[in-house]
Amino acid sequence: MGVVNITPDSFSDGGRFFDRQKAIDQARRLAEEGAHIVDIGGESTRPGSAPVSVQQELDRVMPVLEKIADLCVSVDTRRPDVMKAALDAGAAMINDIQALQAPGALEAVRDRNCAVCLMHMKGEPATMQQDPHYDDVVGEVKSFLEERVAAAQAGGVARERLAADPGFGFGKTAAHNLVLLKKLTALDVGVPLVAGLSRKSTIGRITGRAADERLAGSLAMALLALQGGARILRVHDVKETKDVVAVWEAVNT
Ligand code: 7PJ
Repeated sequence: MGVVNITPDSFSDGGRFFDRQKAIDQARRLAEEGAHIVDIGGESTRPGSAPVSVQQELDRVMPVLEKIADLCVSVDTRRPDVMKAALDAGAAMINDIQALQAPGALEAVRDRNCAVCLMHMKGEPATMQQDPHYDDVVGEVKSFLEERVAAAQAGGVARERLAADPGFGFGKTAAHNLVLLKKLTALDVGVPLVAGLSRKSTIGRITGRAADERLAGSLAMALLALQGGARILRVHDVKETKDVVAVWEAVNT
């Protein structure tokens, strides 16, 4: 899954793709590099970021989506109105950092044929990195994902449409992220696991590198996630990550 942020303040690509045409070009480039899914988002969920309005989110996402709807596009949103518009315009997947907990979100995806990624987040983006605490981070994230998979199924979204994501960096310290990565196999909840570690601050913590210098760290994280059972890697650097996947597959066939 290749990432295209259509936000002015995304920390990892410095808002480079806020320009509409640049976002479209980047989406096409990632698909050409071998991304199976292109994930586009108009709400920055960077720690401490301010929420955007539904209209702002639509204004960012829809013009880009309309130009790339021939690709397998995932839309990163927690807003039911954005989900509906995106699905009408041909999105194949909804990537919800709130795991369909917003009122109306389940209903927005239920009768569509889309895939849905259910992600764990503790708290809200604005405040989630202020001293997050868990008694048992692996157990708590797993219970949440199990509960959301069950809720989605009970609400009419078939298991075959679901993926689950521990939400690295979403209300988690670097130590929490590393435990989750190390114990990733324990997070199997019966649906494909998504892992988003690309360029995240935990890599900065470990390597001391700025976001635009975290490629090697991101590739190491990608391999560890694959070894832990992740089946969808959400990444900025598709070409390089494809080589990691190829090496991992070669060893495992
Ligand atoms: C994730 C995401 C992630 C899923 C972001 C960033 C922050 N969606 N959206 N998983 N992260 N499913 O790209 O660094 O980890 S936004």
